Amino acid sequence: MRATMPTAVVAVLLLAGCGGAEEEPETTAVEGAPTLTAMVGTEESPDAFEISLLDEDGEPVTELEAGEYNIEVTDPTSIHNFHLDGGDGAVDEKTGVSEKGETTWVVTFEPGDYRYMCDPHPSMRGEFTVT
Ligand SMILES: [Cu+2]
Repeated sequence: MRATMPTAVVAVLLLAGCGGAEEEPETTAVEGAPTLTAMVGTEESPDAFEISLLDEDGEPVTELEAGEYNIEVTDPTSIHNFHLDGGDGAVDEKTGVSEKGETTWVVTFEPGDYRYMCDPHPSMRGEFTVT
């Protein structure tokens, strides 16, 4: 154990150095901020042409108060993505179309109009207002 310690430290430093080149997605939720749930596709049918953004009561988001929010994003499909933007550029986040996975975005909504959509299928979309 003792002998391997310096090797481990060097490895960590090397990893940390390399990490700068690649931007890591934000995955640390902010405590105390409301959490919204974003999903493209459905759990039963990942490729379904459905997109949703739900509040903490499970209701579709139509109006929000400005401020900081955690957004838990589920993108289980390689044909859709989840793209959230608005507020004159205050927020612009998206998942990759071909990538699947879950992530958490921490966003600060300024007052304005926002939309969420699937980029390859623009008819999959929703809108809400931040006041
Ligand atoms: Cu799509």
